[in-house]
Amino acid sequence: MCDDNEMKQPIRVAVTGAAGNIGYALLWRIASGDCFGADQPVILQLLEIPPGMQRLDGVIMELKDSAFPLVHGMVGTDDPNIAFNEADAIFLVGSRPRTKDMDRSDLVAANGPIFVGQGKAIDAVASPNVKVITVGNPCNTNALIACANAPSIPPQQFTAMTRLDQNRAVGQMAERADVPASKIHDVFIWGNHANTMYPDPRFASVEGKNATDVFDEEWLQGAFLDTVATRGKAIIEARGASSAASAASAATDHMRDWWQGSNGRIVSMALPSEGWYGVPEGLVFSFPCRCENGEITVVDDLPVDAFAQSKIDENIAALLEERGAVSELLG
Ligand code: NAX
Repeated sequence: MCDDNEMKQPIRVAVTGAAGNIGYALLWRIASGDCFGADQPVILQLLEIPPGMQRLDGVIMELKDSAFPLVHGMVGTDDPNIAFNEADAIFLVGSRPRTKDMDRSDLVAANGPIFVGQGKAIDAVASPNVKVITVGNPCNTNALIACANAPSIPPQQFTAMTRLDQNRAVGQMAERADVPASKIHDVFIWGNHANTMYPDPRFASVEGKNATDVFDEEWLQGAFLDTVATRGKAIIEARGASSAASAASAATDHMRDWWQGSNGRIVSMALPSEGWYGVPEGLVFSFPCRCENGEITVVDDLPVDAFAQSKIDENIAALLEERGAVSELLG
């Protein structure tokens, strides 16, 4: 840890839904330097809705009690214009989680409007260089809505999180090959953070060997794919609550790689398509990406086989349907 006079200028980091389950895990990772670096102080700007404000007060008390050297200020508010003011990085976590009685279209209808107001506030008050990650579901379409309502911010600064799905894929491969997760590289997610997603193993490696040589095709296109795609539901069934610590960890990984670079590794990020791989322009779609100097570059030249193409097509269709359902929210 650096002492104070070696430190950089603080950055402003906004987190919405800060008193929720993911917020409770995420804030401690940001505050400890896991995301923006051990020499990067942060000012935390935390947004809740009025019914969450008392819980947020408690979270802020606990953050103070953690005495993090990197936390140079904190504000808790129910006003997006305060939370996003001059923000350099924004985690859009707050939204209504899906309950057993809701299908995906209910979720889109319940959460879409939140991202209209938040997009407008980002447009009005955030740093023009802000980096936005959307975690709240349906995260691809929520990112699309926020982006469409923030016309002064370049679209590539709006992303949605598929890193949890990638990390789940890494976890499954590591367990099956009986190696630590650090030995698995370059497995990534195509498409939507929903059960249509495709965890692509074709360019992945396991201790330097091709994953497609280490694992049989039946497992890769069967149990592996199904386990990753339905893991969220399995966690809800086992824990009685949706993934929280693993989601916070994935959000930390996503923003860390964007901010500090992915060291040449392929990582999964959903971002507005510029037509890569035939994905219609503007759809927020998860692609293989690399990050360097604060920029995301889509790896746009990987070969696509018939199976991958069918999965990409399935995700395009699902995301076009979601986009159609929120067309009146797109400005
Ligand atoms: P919680 O219900 O624990 O917390 C959500 C918090 O958001 C609550 O405190 C609520 O008061 C607040 N909130 C609601 N509307 C808000 C608004 N308009 N502005 C600010 N705050 C608002 O849910 P949690 O478990 O933290 O999950 C948050 C979101 O992440 C959900 O939408 C969930 O579906 C989504 N997830 C996304 C994942 C991904 O991989 N992209 C995985 C995990 C998670 O399911």
